[in-house]
Amino acid sequence: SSENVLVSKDEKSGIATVRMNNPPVNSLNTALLLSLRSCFEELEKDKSCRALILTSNKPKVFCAGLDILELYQKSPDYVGQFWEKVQDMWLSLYGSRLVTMAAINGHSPAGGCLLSLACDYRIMAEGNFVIGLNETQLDLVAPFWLRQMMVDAIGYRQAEMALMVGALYPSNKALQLGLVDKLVPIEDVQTVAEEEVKNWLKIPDQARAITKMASRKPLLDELRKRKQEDIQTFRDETTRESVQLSIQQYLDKLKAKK
Ligand code: CO8
Repeated sequence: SSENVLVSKDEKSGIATVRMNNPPVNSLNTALLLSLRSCFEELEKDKSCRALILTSNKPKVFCAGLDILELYQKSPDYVGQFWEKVQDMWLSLYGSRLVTMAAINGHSPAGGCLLSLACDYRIMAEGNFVIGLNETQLDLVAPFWLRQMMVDAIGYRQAEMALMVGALYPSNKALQLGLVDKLVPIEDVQTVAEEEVKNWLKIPDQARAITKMASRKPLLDELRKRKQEDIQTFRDETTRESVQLSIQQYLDKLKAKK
């Protein structure tokens, strides 16, 4: 895989660590989405691979979500094609036969939270880091499959509230909600993820993978069936003038923070 994604695999255990490496904040642009997808698909095909740990090569930011510039002042066709890359990346991760562990070593808003939710288990760094689906703050609407993962993780009422107000939670609150499964000091995230994966690997792969698929197949099938409709919705919504204005204001706010 190319260098916006760094993969290292321990041959003995079959555990691959996938490090997002798209400075400064691992925003999901077209190139990173394509690399992640091809990396997930390669590991999926690799018979000796049993698990993947998804993390950031740059501690303090796991992933800043979709690259907002990919959504700003682009043609509807471009935005539609971009969205399909998000869908395909998600399908390959959420539908993976591997044990998938999110080692969230920093901030994880929006698309970062999407990546985390697509994994089987989430370990997050303690401290002043946030995670959540803040889409509505940008005047964006989380698609049904992202919403469903949130409902599945934290329950209907909490997900409904979180999504409406676009909440970003500090890691301790995220743990309380069940949005993440474990909190550890940032320097321990990777080692604890490896330990946790090893526990999961004590379970026979086949039964675990079939059970996982039984649980995830309905949502995977639903997106596969409604893919074009989902692309069209995203494309039409995102390119609306009022939404473009909101995105512009959000970008200005990000810059002004300095
Ligand atoms: N896209 C593009 N550029 C970004 C993004 C982003 N998502 N996030 C940050 N940047 C840029 C900043 O503007 C800044 O640029 P510059 O250096 O030119 O000023 C640079 O990256 C570094 O950012 P910060 O200085 O803010 O870095 P910090 O380490 O201080 O903070 C954070 C890191 C916390 C990640 C912070 O950058 C942040 O909050 N970013 C925005 C996160 C966000 O709201 N993302 C939402 C993206 S939309 C999305 O993912 C939707 C998911 C799917 C739903 C579908 C909807 C329909």
